[in-house]
Amino acid sequence: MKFVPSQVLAFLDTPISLAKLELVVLDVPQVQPFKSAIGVRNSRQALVVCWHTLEGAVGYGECSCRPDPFYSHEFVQGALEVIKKFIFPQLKAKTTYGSVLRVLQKIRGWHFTKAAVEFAMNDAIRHTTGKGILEAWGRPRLRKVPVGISMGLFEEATHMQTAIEAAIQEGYRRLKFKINPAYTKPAFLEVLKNTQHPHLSFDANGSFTENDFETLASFARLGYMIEQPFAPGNAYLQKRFQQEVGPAIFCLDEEVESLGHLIEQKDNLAELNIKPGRIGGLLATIQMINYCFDHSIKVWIGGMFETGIGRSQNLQIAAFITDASAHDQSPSSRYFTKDVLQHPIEMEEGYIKTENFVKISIDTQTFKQLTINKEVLKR
Ligand code: OSB
Ligand code: MG
Repeated sequence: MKFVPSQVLAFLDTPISLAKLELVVLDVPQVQPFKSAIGVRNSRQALVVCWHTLEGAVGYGECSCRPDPFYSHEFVQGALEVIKKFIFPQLKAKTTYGSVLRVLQKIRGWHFTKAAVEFAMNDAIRHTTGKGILEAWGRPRLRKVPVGISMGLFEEATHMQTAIEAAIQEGYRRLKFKINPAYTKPAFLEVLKNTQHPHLSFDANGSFTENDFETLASFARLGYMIEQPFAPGNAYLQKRFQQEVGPAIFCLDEEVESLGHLIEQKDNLAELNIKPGRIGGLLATIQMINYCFDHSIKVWIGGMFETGIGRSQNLQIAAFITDASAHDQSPSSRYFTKDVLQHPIEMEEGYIKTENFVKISIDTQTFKQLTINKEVLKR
């Protein structure tokens, strides 16, 4: 397998047992609603896969997909169904990391779903042996990870101004603004032009079309990176925009679901947002990050409003990317009144320290309180 080091391939022989899978759907209330081109979100519905071994260890994996198919085709109820019908029946009580991946790889798509199973299995292995696939990778890791904030669409420029001041005060290393083609109030651009922060960016979540070049140009002219301007499958419009309208710095998110997609797009992007779930899990992420390192592609880890379980997964990976200026991994308090961890993810001056995410403990009482559905699949 290209771009995967031999020690990671050797790790695929690691044995793991399975007594049962618990599929838990959480509904975690948010501090405030979040509006993007995708829609308005008031709470984070999250599917958590709990992998119980025969020896009594438990590993957790969060499925980052949304409850609706508006970011990708996956959605929480669909993910549940795929695990119940097509993944769990193929899993053996005594198996290996590599055999589980082969079960997952047979299924087309459903990357967030498959990744959640891989995360949970890997976490169970870490609890059993102290060493997971990321530890096997063995690259140097940062001791603290720089964090960027993703800010929803604002109704008023004054609200935007207040949010920017708060984010700067909290120390975020990058401020990312959601945009869409209807976000045309000149007052927004005024606020953005007057913002004193070394790193601003935009995220359109694929909402622009070839009829919106003029509005997109008003953002591109500010000189900041624009994430996923066009709907997935339409990245060719980025070239056309640059030829017909002018220079722009583009970053891809939704577009890139596999290494093949990245290889096709590598000359069409300035940066890549990797969501480990979107591209199908940990092994796929190691491979893609190695590819980016080899090809000098600027890469960072994106978020999907994960609870502390998913944040910790993402942060463990982000720690390997030693030259990124920020990852979309805000602390728990940014989104949630209460997280499901005993020690919520906390940010200090724009960074999250390793000890805060490398080993997490679930707050079982809160986890139970926020559970809206639970299914137990016994091997
Ligand atoms: O496009 O990056 C995105 C959240 C859900 C779906 C898509 C995206 C996002 C974010 C959130 O921007 C970033 C975060 O989790 O802090
Ligand atoms: Mg995005």
